[in-house]
Amino acid sequence: MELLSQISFNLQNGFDETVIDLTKEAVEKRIPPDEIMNNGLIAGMNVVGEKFKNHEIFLPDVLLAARAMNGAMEVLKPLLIKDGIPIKGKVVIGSVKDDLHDIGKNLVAILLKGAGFEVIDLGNDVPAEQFISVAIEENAHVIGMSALLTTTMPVMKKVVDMAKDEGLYGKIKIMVGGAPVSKPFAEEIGADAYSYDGANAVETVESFFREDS
Ligand code: B1M
Repeated sequence: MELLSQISFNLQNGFDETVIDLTKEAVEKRIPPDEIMNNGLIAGMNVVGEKFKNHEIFLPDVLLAARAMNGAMEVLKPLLIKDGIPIKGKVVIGSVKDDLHDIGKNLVAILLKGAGFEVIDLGNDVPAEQFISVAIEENAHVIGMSALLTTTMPVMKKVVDMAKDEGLYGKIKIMVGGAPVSKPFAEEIGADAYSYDGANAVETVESFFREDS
């Protein structure tokens, strides 16, 4: 089996140590980290999501897959973040209140750091108030929110509304993302942008700075 398919297969089965070893092997074979991420790890996680939806696997299986994914992301992290890049701007990022999904958000944070942004990662289950207060304290340029559950998406609107109330609207850009989030939803709640993946999130944040200059 091809190496990236092996990574995907072992991730689906929650074999974290094998996934980590295969990821290291892929790095040694000079497969680009974004290819390992997209065609190995994320591809495997998508299958996990489908099987979970169809009740073919259960929550503990998903947790094992998530553990394998996080382990492999630690291997790839140093390759995605290069030292010595001048800081381009500050981004406060988190998964919204009641949402414990953080793999996608972590990936976006790693790629933003890799592109030269300072990232303040608030973790998961972040209340609307915290996004706003930290963004003000830290003089951030961008708030980035991730949601993986349809039930937690309304928190994003709460943050946009609070930003308006605090007079931040237009000063701090708000970007939203996550599997159930869409461009029409972002427009509906008044967010500045929607991003569909990590690379697109970097492009989006860079475009905010181009607009401002
Ligand atoms: Co859950 N889960 N989960 N889960 N889980 C989903 C999201 C689900 C779609 C599975 C399914 O039914 N097919 C479903 C949601 C249904 C819905 O609301 N539409 C679901 C459910 C129902 C649940 C629970 C309610 C299950 C239960 O308890 N019965 C529960 C809720 C817990 C909670 O949050 N309160 C739950 C729990 C969990 C685990 C804890 C076991 C685990 C999360 C572990 C962790 O994150 N540390 C988990 C996982 C792993 C998943 C799936 C399988 C994979 C998510 C993932 O990590 N994908 C997921 C199914 C799926 O999405 N295929 C599922 C890989 C990741 C790289 O992609 O996060 O989409 P993603 O991020 C992408 C883009 O979306 C984008 O860029 C990333 C890179 O490409 N992006 C951004 C994300 N955030 C962004 C922010 C940006 C920009 C782009 O700007 C700021």
